[in-house]
Formats: sequence, C-alpha cells, structure tokens
Amino acid sequence: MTVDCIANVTSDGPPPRKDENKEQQPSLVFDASVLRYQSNIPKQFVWPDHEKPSADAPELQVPLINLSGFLSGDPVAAWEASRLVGEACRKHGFFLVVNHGVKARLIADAHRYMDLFFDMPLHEKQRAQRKPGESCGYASSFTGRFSFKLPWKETLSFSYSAHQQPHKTVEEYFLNVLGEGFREFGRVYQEYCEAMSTLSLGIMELLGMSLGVGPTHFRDFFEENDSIMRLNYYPQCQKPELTLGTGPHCDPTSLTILHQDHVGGLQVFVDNKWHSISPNPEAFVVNVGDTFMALSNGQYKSCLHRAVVNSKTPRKSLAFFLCPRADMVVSPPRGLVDSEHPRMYPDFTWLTLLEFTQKHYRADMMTLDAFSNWLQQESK
Ligand SMILES: O=C(O)CCC(=O)C(=O)O
Repeated sequence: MTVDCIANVTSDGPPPRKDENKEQQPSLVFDASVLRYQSNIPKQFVWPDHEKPSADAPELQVPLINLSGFLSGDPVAAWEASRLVGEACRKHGFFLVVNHGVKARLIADAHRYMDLFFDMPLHEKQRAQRKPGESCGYASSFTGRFSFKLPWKETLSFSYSAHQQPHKTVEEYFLNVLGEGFREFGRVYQEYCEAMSTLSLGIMELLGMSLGVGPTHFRDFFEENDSIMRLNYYPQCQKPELTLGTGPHCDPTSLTILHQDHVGGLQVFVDNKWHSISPNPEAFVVNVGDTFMALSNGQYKSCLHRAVVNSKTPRKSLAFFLCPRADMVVSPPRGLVDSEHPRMYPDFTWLTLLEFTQKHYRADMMTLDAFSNWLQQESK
C-alpha cells in the first residue's frame, strides 16, 4: 500500500526529503467522469518511459493456499499451509488464499457499495475529501500532494481499529463524514474490515509457524490492530500505455489483503520483470509489507508492485492494510536474531513510519531503508 492513507507513487533519488515535488500551482482536479473519455491525458499523468506499463507481463507463479483445513483446526493442513506461505514470502511475498471463511455475499456487497460511491458526482465524493496531512478520506489521484507521475485512480480510505471495541470506527466514519444516507455503507465496510482483521490474524499464525516462532507471537502482536481500508477505483483511460493506476511501490504496512474484481491490472516485479496476478473472484491476494519485513528481520520480502489501467473497463480493488496498534514497537522476535542474522532495521512504531510516508517520503521500494536511515539520523 501506499498508505494514502499512504501515498503510493514512486520517488527517484535518495531520501529522505520533504515533498520536493509538491504542487506549487493550483491542484489539478481529477474528474473521472470527464477524464475517462479524453483522448489526450494531462501531462501530469504521463509516466517516464522506463516506468510505462509493458505490454507483456507473464503470470506470476504464486501458490493458491486452501485455508479450509487450517481454519477448521487440522494441524497437518496448518503446517502445509504455513510451509507454502513461508516459501512464497522468501521468494517475493505474494500468495493467494481460498476457502478463507469470508462470505461471498460480503465481498459482493463491498464491491457493489464501491460502485455506488465512485459513481456519485465529484462534488458528492469530495464531501469526504482527504485534507493535507490526514491519512483517510477521498483522494483523486493525489493531485493535491504531487504534481507529476500521478496515478490514474480515485480512492476512499478509512481506518479500522480492532482495539476500540465496542466502537464501530468504520460505521462512525461514514456517518460523521458523509451523513445518515451512508449508514449502510458504514455497516458493510465495518463488517468487511472485521472479516479482514480476523483473516489477517489467521495468516499471522501461519507466518509465525513458518518462521519458527510459533502461531501466537504475531497473532498477539496484531490482535489490537489499527489498520487501514482502501477502496481503489481505476476509471478507463484512453491512453493506458502512458500512465499507471498505482505507481510501483512496496506497502509500508504489515500485510495486505486485496480483492480485485474481474478486470485485472495488478502487477508484481519479480526477477527483474513485471508479472501479472490475474483476478480470481474466490481468492484474496495477500502480500507482506515493509513493517512485516522488519518484524521478520528481513527474512520475508515486501515486494514492488503496481496497477495498470485499460481503455475499456473501470477496475476496482479492495485493499485491507493490516497495521499494528499505532504505539506498538516493531521489533523482530528474539528467535529471528543471532550472530548470523544481525538486526536489519532499528525498532520503530508504526505511527512513526506512517508519518514518515505521509510527510517526508513517497512510498516506493526503498521506503524501509530510507526510513531506517532517517531514524538513525534523527536519534543522533
Ligand atoms: O489495485 C491493485 O491491484 C493494487 C493496489 C495497491 O497496490 C495499493 O492500493 O497499494
């Protein structure tokens, strides 16, 4: 993710720096209802040649992990699932899960309410406009924060808190920001986030087993998660070969659970080449983010990925970004550190990394290294 909640556009050159590319002129307005038909796209959306989408992106080999045995308490199935998870995370950090226990009706509702939201006129969506420095709300293409290499998309992001129960933070967000007419949106996304939080805690058990630290270590660490949910909407683009829906980035968060619709567009950079992950409506795409890479002391990969757009069909994806409670200290378990595996990253809190990506640095493939250097300089 980019937590835009996080900004997910690449940067060039060494970090850290304040938003050097910040818009000095009035912000460009991304009105999808107009731009999707325009044959000349504004130059701010044209990406440099070396980053433009490639026509050919072979399918990435990712394991399709059946969670039914693990979720019903079968220890053999759990070990097999954890073995597959571990293998994928050492290679590139991406895998698919099926029979995950999330109701098909809930996933369908989450997509349906996305259509309802993004089909509204721009001024209606802007009632939830994300303000500078805030991490949640409606953002169209991040036109306020950056002025070049803009992503061709609109997003709505909101936070989910597992520790503020019985507060229903998502329901409250929709009611407070958009009003009574959005009560049902809040109900659907509250339920969806709760299902994502439960699923991610299960995956944390598998990750802990695969790393040899047992099923409870990471599960307990994320029990009170302060996570982020993002609805990504990519309108059609008449020049899809010039732009990107989401620029190349590694998610600074811990674990991403993505559901993409039938259109396709997710690509992952593995072995020096972009690969696709085709849609599978039964499956969630799961990937490790920078914070979990730090928790695993660098053993598991947070991999570069992006989304491409097309000229025919709008595309939607639902991204749940698991994050620890904001004040938890991110530090690998002792069992993952020894003389052969010295500490790769300093201790930090998720809140500090979140602020770093929002105030100082456009998330990219170097975020964690840039952040570690910045922390070390700050502590001098
Ligand atoms: O829409 C997608 O397939 C990818 C989205 C993504 O990478 C993000 O929201 O950070």
